[in-house]
Amino acid sequence: MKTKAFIFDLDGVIVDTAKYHFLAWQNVAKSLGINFTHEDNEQLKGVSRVRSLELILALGNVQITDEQKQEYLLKKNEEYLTYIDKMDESEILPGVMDVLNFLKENKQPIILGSASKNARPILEKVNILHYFDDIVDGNDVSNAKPDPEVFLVGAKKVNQTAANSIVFEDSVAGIQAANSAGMTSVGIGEKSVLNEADYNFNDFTEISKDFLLKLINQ
Ligand code: B16
Ligand code: MG
Repeated sequence: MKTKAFIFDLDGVIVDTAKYHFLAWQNVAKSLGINFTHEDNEQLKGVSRVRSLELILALGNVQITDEQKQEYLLKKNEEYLTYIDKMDESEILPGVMDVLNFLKENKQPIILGSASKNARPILEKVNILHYFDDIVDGNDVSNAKPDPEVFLVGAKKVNQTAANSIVFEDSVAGIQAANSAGMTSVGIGEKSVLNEADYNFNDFTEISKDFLLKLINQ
């Protein structure tokens, strides 16, 4: 059996924290008098916290000072953390545990590659932090997806080449990041949206052991 690096995005792949980001951003938007819908929230997936606020401000054509931006970022994160605090194992998305367990049984390195600065507390809350050989998150990188930095740093942490790395992602920016890193990209979600991925699945329940073995031994 060969060894590869299996890199997982967090939000939208392991857990659905997008709904909590939405609630917190919606309150920020409300205080700024900006209408912020579920559809608008799609644009924030995989995007950093600061960039998310900039996108919301642009949506409402609102300008604020840098000091005010810092206040809103803090307020958003404080509210988001209250939702995170209530999370448990039941929020792990369908099929994820089967894939993680199969990779562990086959001694494959598992890495987290997320834009979130809250990745560790979330993994702790849902009780799977110990599955990860390494974590690369929003605190570790300076270039956001679609820049490949987060995934390249992740592969390096377990001494794997990009060609030997596989990325599971739910965002277009994340798939682009994996592709430009020269990694195998697996899109989790709508195929029509993630059509640049090497492989597509609606969720992890569709991923078979044979497929994982193929990725390991390719
Ligand atoms: P935080 P991912 C991303 O996580 C989210 O998709 C995105 O909506 C969020 O703004 C970003 O993390 C930063 O999160 O505010 O917790 O630092 O998909 O890269 O795991
Ligand atoms: Mg994501």
